[in-house]
Amino acid sequence: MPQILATTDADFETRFADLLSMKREDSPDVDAAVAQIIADVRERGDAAVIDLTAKFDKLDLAPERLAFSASEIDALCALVTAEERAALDLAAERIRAYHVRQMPQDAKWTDPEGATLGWRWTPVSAAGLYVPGGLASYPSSVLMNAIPAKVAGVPRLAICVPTPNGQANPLVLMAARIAGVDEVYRIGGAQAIAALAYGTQTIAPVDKITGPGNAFVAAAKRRVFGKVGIDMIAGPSEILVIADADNDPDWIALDLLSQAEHDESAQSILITTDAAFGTAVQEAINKRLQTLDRREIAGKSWQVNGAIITTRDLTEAAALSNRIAPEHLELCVADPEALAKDCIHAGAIFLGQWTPEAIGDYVGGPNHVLPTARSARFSSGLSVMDFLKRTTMARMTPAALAAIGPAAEALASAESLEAHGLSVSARLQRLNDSPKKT
Ligand code: HSO
Ligand code: ZN
Repeated sequence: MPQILATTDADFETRFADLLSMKREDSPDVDAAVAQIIADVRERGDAAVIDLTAKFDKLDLAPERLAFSASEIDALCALVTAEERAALDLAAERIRAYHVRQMPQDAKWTDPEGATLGWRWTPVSAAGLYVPGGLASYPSSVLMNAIPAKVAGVPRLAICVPTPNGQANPLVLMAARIAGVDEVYRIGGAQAIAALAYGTQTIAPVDKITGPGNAFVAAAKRRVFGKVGIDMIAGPSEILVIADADNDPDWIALDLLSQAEHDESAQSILITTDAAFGTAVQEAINKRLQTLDRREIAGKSWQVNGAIITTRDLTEAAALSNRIAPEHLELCVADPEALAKDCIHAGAIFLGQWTPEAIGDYVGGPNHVLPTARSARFSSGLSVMDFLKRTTMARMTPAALAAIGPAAEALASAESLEAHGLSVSARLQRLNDSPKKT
């Protein structure tokens, strides 16, 4: 059974606090092993990557086989059905259109002192995208990571995807091709992150690494941060559904199960203003769990991490939602727009009962790489911004320097930084010597 709570319960605060602080992930401490792998790749380059790939993926590679060749990609893409291709195309188009609108504007203005100021956005020169192998090798995640990078104008985009025993997922390659990825390497784990960050003889280093991965990948991303940028360390999926009684319990049950089926550590929570509706959803979940393909995973996630919370009203629901700060928030209520105004901490919001969260995972347009583990309180999902940097710009005229320079001289003197002050006063001196120049 998931946890059943009501805000009218005497022990509600304690139990809700326990739910919030619950540790869901039991990730092994792999940091020491990862440190060694990174050191090995830095020292031996391709040879280390090849050895580690033989060890972990049971795959023997020569340096020239680290990357998929164009003809290998062609052959894999040919295995994708027309229907799957069309679905990927539609998803890619919608994700692209959404992210194009995210592009920030440069700015430039001249202030009353005559200083011209502003900023300019430019893409990183190269980005690396990690794609897990095996069960969580999602083509949709390739699109969600690669398309914002390409929209941002990143000239070089490399993917690393492990292919244990040589098994590659054709849809991952197809998604990479549709998104315009430039290089695809069949390597994974910490060795792939190290290769992307530091480069090897055949893999040029990148400036930013994004994409989900296992405990090794997460530890490696933490370690290479600073040498390169990273997006975030994504935890297991989460969904919070706020629903009134005017919903089909089976729809809500499926929405909750859609994230529960990702991972035993995923968390699905229902907040409802009607306890009887909550019971109906629980019954619908039990029924669905009898037949769902991933009933083992989804059932475990729902039982261990799931919760149904009854609130007195929607105001109370919004307040709890803000404390949970969920990755995904579905608002299945009569006026979702009004409720959304009060829900300020969430990675992505899905409004109304016709917007199942899965639409956002695939084809809605917004990104599905989102902050988990309550980090939506202070961070946002992946966007074009993750692949851009902002450079500030300033240009003084002699008059502008004359107007604001003396304050800089005063501050330089207060900080005992003589050359700072002199760099201004030398120029102001020149202006005094030839006043016409102002
Ligand atoms: N819901 C996941 C993303 C995903 N779903 C990929 C399906 N495929 C992120 O929280
Ligand atoms: Zn999902």
